[in-house]
Amino acid sequence: MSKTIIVSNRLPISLRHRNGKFEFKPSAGGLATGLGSIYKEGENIWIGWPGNTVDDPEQRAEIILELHDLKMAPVFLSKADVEEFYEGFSNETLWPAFHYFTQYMVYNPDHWEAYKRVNRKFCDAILKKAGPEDTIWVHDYQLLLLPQMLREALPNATIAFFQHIPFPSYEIIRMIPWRKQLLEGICGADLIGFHTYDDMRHFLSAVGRITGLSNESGYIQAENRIINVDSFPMGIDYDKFAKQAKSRKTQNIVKEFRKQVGDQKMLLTIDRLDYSKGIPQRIEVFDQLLKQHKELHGKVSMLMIVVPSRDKVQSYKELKEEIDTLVGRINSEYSTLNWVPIHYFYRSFPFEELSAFYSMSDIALVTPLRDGMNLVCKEYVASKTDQTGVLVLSEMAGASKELQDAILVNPNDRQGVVDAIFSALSMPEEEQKYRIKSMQESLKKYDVFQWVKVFMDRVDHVKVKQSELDSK
Ligand code: GDG
Repeated sequence: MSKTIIVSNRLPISLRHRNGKFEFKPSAGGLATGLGSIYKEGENIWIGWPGNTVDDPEQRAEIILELHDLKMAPVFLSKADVEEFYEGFSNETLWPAFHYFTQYMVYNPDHWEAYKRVNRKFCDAILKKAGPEDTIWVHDYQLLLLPQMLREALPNATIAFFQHIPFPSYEIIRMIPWRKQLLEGICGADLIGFHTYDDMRHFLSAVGRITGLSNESGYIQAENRIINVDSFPMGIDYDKFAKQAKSRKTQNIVKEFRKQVGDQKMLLTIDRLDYSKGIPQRIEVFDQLLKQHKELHGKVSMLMIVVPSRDKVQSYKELKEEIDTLVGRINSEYSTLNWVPIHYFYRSFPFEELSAFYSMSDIALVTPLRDGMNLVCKEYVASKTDQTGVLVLSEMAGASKELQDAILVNPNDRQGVVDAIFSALSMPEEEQKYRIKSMQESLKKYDVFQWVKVFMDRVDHVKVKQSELDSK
């Protein structure tokens, strides 16, 4: 019987070192939940890095055993792998390139060597588990070379790839010295998925111009193989967010939080620390709003959660300092004894509290400069169980293609965002309800389980098409 193997850079758990022992903390992320329906079944398995370096062979053996019971297998990365492959090539070359931040791109041949080496490590780990007819679903930009490595070793396997971040225009891709190898690496897959139609189009155009492979309606004809490329916008676990928002636990937290902030309007922003999320730009927008609308002083606060991320990379350290300075400047300028304009948290919160923040906020301000999808805006909408609330959403987030009932903004148009917040603050309840309801309907229908199903059905479809061609 053939099985399905999920592969991602990180396993859906974190490995923590505590009192000389290792502990596993399961990840409650959307991807882990969505893919749970796959890797927990039968002989299926999830392969990836557990998120910590482990050098001791005895400890490695112990971890392998424990993960085996959780239907996972680890790929162990060395300190140098983490620095050069993960922090280096993945986060200092591909991440900025794919988010159009070309000024942050690093072109380091040692990082490229490490990227190849670690993709090979993943390939070797998979080959220890995979049979010739298995289905292997590879996730994201850290593993772009893996589909082709797997194809060479297992020509009959079914290989799928999904990219969670944007795919930029050919003009950006051509800047990367190793562009051809990267594109050929992805093209080892039978099915290649992106969040949006634009990402898919950019990919097909780059493949055509750089590798010479042309396509017809999303089907690339490679030597002896067809490759299907399409968009599959990822959903969330809608019911989980809706249920949590209604729960007594979350509603008690909302009451407690509301007691502390009173009846002022709350603007919510939640992001991982990342320059692609446009955090300083958003704080400046809020500053401009307060400058232009003095009547809002004391009546509106921003609740800003920044989740620590990649804090060893220089540009992220600088970003953190920039945010700290901006928040300090604005709070020191406007605060009164009973009003703080920006409530700033540099940490992550337990799920019930996250849900309470979504539930209590009048407006969610989701204004990335570039985002593959952005799940925060979808989670906000799902959590508005009384259907009041307004979503102000950047056109540069993949989610904007689906959430057309949000107030859509260009995050670079500062005055435009100020005006959007102002009109959100005065939006009649009836209109809020109409917009939230319409977005909820589509998010409920296309949730993360549906996303997995549609993607896997397409994998089967491409394989059938391939075998029809083979038998001709
Ligand atoms: C990448 C792409 C794409 C945040 N704060 C807390 C918390 N979170 C959770 C949210 C949400 C997740 O983190 C963030 O997801 P996003 O999609 O918004 O952003 P990235 O991390 O950049 O994800 C992105 C995604 O992959 C999926 O394909 O949408 O474009 O960049 O789920 O809920 N969770 C908890 N406490 C917090 O304080 N528990």
